Amino acid sequence: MDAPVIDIDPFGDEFRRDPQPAGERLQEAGPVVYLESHGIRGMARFAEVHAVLRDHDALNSSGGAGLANFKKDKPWRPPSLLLEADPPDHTRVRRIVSRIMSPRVIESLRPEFERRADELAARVAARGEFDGVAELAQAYPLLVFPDAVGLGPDGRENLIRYGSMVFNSFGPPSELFRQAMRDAAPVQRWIAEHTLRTALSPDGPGARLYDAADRGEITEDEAALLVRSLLSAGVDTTAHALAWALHTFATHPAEWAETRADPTLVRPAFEEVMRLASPVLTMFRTTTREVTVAGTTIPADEKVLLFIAAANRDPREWPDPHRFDIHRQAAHHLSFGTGIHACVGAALARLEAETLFTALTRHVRTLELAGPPRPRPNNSLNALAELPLRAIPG
Ligand code: 4MI
Repeated sequence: MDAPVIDIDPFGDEFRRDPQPAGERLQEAGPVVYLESHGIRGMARFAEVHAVLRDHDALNSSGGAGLANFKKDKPWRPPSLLLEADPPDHTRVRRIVSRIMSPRVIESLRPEFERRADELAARVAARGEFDGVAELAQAYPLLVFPDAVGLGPDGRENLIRYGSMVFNSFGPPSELFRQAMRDAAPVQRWIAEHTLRTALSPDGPGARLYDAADRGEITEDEAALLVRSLLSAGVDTTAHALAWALHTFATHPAEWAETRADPTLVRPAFEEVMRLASPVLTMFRTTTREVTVAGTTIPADEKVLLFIAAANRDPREWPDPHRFDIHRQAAHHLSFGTGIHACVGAALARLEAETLFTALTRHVRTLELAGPPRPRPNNSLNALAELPLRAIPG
């Protein structure tokens, strides 16, 4: 073993409660470490995580983005055509989804998002005390995202249940995963039904994917699986990003005051929140051959755990890495990944954040914690279950 052996369990309670000290220990130990808890390699320094995400030939995705190695263990659902696929298959479908989710297409949603965000922000600010998770961070994506994809109004709670299944599945088959999978069948059935052509409005990305099927660019089944990707990745991730943004502003009143005074700061401040509080803590790649990273050789067919959130706070890349600095150049954080698998919904997530927090600058004078935030244990997400907030309107 050329890598230092570390006893941190990246799916254990201690890591979940506070991933930061573990991140520092991993970085100090070396560019590549061996995590004996699961018999896997890991990386937590920015340079190596960035490089591995871009080296999709040597470290691929069809082995799965979680701990399970799809070459050996049967996946819990048919693999994603995006997240869990490699070129050239990935390239072919990614091109289609990228076009359908392009920044220009997403930008056309802005007026509607602004209207919804303003209504929601006004209503919540008038209430004074509220749960930032249920009433803003989760409520807003659930309000705008299903419409943006072309889903009807009913059954949106299934998206939250399904997100919990997807993101817990990236870890070991632990009690957390078993809990998430309890009564999974009706949720999976709802998701499957809502990836079908008949469930999607004719003007959204869902219908555009079926247009591609009609042109013969993808099959009908592939269109359904690509809609499933949108439903898998589109709600929980943004909900937790918005929750951490609320938490960060509530605990940094000077930065909130500055952002209120100049709402053009909302966008850079959100990137800095994403850097500091990546909703996705960890993701895997699988080596396709023996590969040497920063002098450490990793055999073929090994899972490699990328500590995304830790890399975003690596002092080798970020001066004073734990400080919330809204003037920092933060946009090259790894919370949306990088390379060919970089988040295809990033423009949508950014639009949600920009519209919601711009609306809040108009309706909320001060924001503070009204009680301790309650974490929601998850195998790969940095998730909040509850965020008690107090807002003074104005
Ligand atoms: C890492 S977030 C995520 C991305 C894609 C999918 C799920 C989760 C998917 O199902 O394609």
